[in-house]
Amino acid sequence: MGMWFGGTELWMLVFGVAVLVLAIRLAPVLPARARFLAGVLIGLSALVGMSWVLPLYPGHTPASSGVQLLTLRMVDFAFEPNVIQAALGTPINLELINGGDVTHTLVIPGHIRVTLLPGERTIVGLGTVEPGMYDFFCAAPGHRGAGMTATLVVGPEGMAVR
Ligand SMILES: [Cu+2]
Repeated sequence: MGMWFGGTELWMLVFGVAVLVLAIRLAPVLPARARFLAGVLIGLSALVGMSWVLPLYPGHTPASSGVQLLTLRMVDFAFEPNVIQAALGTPINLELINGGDVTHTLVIPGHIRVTLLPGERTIVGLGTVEPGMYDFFCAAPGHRGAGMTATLVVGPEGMAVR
């Protein structure tokens, strides 16, 4: 799916509901082809809605040995800490704890997408990550804008923190 941005799903949801309402109201007068199109749009919207709840990138099972465990807390509305440092060459397991009162997600575009309910805790495996700085954010509507962003730094200790 590639890049995702906070708020996109909300607009898709609004769009989906609008199409659904329109389709129901117009169903008796619409030609079959238009009803089919409305059905497809509703289906796509439902998929996007589900992807907000379910992990979008499967297969990030935690590695079991020789790993570094990094802990990241989600609160309303921030990641703590907001810069996490990982060493090079060792698989990363990321422990996520939602210590807030609302549902939060962690999205590293192109890598992972995880949703945690309040009080939930999980460990996701990122595998061995190439050196670099990876910005991530919470995709729940409005959270990214409220400052729920952070950076994973993979590299030597003390490597560039902006
Ligand atoms: Cu959040």
